[in-house]
Amino acid sequence: MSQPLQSQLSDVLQKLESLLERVPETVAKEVRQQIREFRQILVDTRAPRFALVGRRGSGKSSLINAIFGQKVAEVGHEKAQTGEATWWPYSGELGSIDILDTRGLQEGSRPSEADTATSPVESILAALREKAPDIMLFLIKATEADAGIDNDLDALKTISQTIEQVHNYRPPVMVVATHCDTLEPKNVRLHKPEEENPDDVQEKLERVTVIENLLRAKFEADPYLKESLITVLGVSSYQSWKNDRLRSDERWRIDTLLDYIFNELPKEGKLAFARLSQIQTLQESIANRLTQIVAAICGGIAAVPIPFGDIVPITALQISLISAIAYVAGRQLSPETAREFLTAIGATISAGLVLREVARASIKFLFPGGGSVISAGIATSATLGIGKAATAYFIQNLSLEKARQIFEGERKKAKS
Ligand SMILES: Nc1nc2c(ncn2[C@@H]2O[C@H](COP(=O)(O)OP(=O)(O)O)[C@@H](O)[C@H]2O)c(=O)[nH]1
Ligand SMILES: [Mg+2]
Repeated sequence: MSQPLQSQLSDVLQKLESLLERVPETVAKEVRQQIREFRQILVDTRAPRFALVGRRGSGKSSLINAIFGQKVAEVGHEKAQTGEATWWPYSGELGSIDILDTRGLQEGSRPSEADTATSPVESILAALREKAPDIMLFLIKATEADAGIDNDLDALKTISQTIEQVHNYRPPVMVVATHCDTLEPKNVRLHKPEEENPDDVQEKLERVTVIENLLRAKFEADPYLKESLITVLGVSSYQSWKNDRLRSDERWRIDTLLDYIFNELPKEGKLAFARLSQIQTLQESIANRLTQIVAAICGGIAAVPIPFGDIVPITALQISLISAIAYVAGRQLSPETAREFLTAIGATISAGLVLREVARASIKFLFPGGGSVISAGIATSATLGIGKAATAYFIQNLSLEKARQIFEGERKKAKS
C-alpha cells in the first residue's frame, strides 16, 4: 500500500485507540476487535506468497502472467536452475506477489554450477524456512496428468512438511491442470464457447473433468495431501505477447482460480491480491468487508457518551474508507479528493450537518442513553452509505449520480 495512505490510516487508528481508553470496556472491546481487522487488511497489507510446484514447461511463468494479465515473467526459455532459489517478487502496475519456484526440488540434486555453494534443494528449503507461503500451487499439464507424478507429489509433500515443521502452518494446496486448451478437440476454444459448436465444447469440458477427477483421486489417495487440498481446477493460462504487449488472450477459468486463491489468503494478503487481480467481485468483497468494519467502528464511537469527541474520528474514518476502496480499485486518492467525493455524494459535513452533530452531541450529554442510540444508528447508516457509494463509483465504475443515489437510499432506509 502507498506510504501516505498507510500512515494516514495509522494516524486515524491511533487517535481512535486513545479515544477508546476513555470509554467503558464493554463498548471499547467490540470496537477494538473491528480495529484489529481493519489493521490486518489495510495497514499490515503485504504481497501474497505462493510456492509453485511444477515441472519445467508446466506453465508456472505463464500462470504468473495470467494472474496479472500482464507480462511480468519470462515464458518458455528457462535456464536449468542453478544455485540459489529464493523468494522472488513479481510486480505489475497494481502490485506484487512473492513467488518461490520449487522446481529444483523435483529435479533432484543435479549438479549445480561449480562455484555455487548451495544446491537448489538446499536453497529451496532455506527459502521455505525463511517465509511460509500462503498457498502452494501444484501445476501439471493436463496432457500429462495420467503420467507418473509420484515424484512430484513427493516433492510437494517434502515442501509442505518442511513448512509445517518450521512455521507450524500447513499451507493449502491448489492443484492446477494447465494447458486445458490443448485437449481434444484441439481447435475448440474454451474461452469463446459461444462461437463454437456446443457438442464440441461439451466434449472438451468432459475431458477436462476426467483429468480433474484423475488428479483429485491421486491426491486423495494420500491422507496428508488430501487434507491440504483446496480443489483441482483445469485452466488455460495461454496469452501471447509481442514486445511485452498482449497479442492474444486465451485465458480460461483463471478468474475461478483467483477466486479460490483469494478465499484462502490470510487477511494481510487479500487486499493486494484483489487489487492486482483486477477482478471486480474480489474487489467488491474487500470493499464490503471494509465498509462493514468502518460502519461498526463509527457506530461504536457514536454510541459512546463523549460529547463532541466523536465528530472528528468519524469523518476521518469515512475518508480513509473512501481512500481504501479507491485503492483496492487501483487508484490513489489524496485525502482532499476523498473528501471531495463525500461532498459530491452529499455526505459532506455541511454547515447544517455540523449543527446537527453538535445538537446530537448535546442530546447525548443530557440524556446519555437515548441520544447515543440515535447517533450510533446515524453514524452506522451514513458510513454504510458512504462505503456502498464508493464501491459503486470506484469499483463498479458507476456514475457519481448513481453513487449519490446509493448513499441517499441507505440514509432513507435507516430513517424509516
Ligand atoms: N496452450 C497453452 N500453452 C501454455 C499454457 N501455459 C503455458 N503454456 C506454454 O507452455 C510453455 C511453457 O510455459 P512456461 O510458463 O514457461 O512454463 P514454466 O517452465 O513452468 O515456467 C510456453 O510455451 C507457454 O506459452 C496453457 O495453459 N495453454
Ligand atoms: Mg518459468
